[in-house]
Amino acid sequence: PASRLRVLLDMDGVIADFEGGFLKKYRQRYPNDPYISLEERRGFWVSTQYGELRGDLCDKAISIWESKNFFMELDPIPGSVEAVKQMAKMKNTDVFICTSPIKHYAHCPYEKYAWVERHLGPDFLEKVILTRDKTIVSGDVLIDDKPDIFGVEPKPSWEHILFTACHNKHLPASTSQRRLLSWADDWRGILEGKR
Ligand code: DGP
Repeated sequence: PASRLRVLLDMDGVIADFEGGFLKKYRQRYPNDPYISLEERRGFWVSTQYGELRGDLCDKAISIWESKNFFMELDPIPGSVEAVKQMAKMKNTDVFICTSPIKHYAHCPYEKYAWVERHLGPDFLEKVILTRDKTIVSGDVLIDDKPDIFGVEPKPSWEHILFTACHNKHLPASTSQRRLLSWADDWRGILEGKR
């Protein structure tokens, strides 16, 4: 029997534009405070870089993604919705969305489901995995923009494909980590290579 390929897709930074949504709402809410352009972003944690810019900006950054409607109103990453829908229709392919909600749970988990329903359709609600530890989820590939993904499982079953984002594009080319540069890049080739 042909074995199926299981693809895990991160949400923020891969399917939904967390960085762009953050910067837009941060500048609207704090127009008189300094900000970090997407070109200047370094490091995965937005609040860390804002805190280094000025101490009080760490909490101001956090206030943005803890606000109601932040996750709901994120734009899709260009090409993501079409790619995910096409991937899910491929033969012998199971696609899951594997995303870590923030610990301020008032809005984020609900809004992530609502986003998936709105942009990918109600059938995709079956495919949502909310976890703070992606290493315990099994799959063949995990497409994620976070460079370092660790958890209780020292040997995750998936190969991590680093999705290029503003905060990771300057990292030196790693021999162990392959990249997907964008949804215009050859994601089909990566998947076919894993079968
Ligand atoms: P994931 O992309 O699934 O690994 O989830 C990471 C989440 O954390 C995502 O919603 C983006 C968010 N995030 C980005 N920067 C920070 C930060 O500085 N602090 C916190 N708490 N969350 C952040």
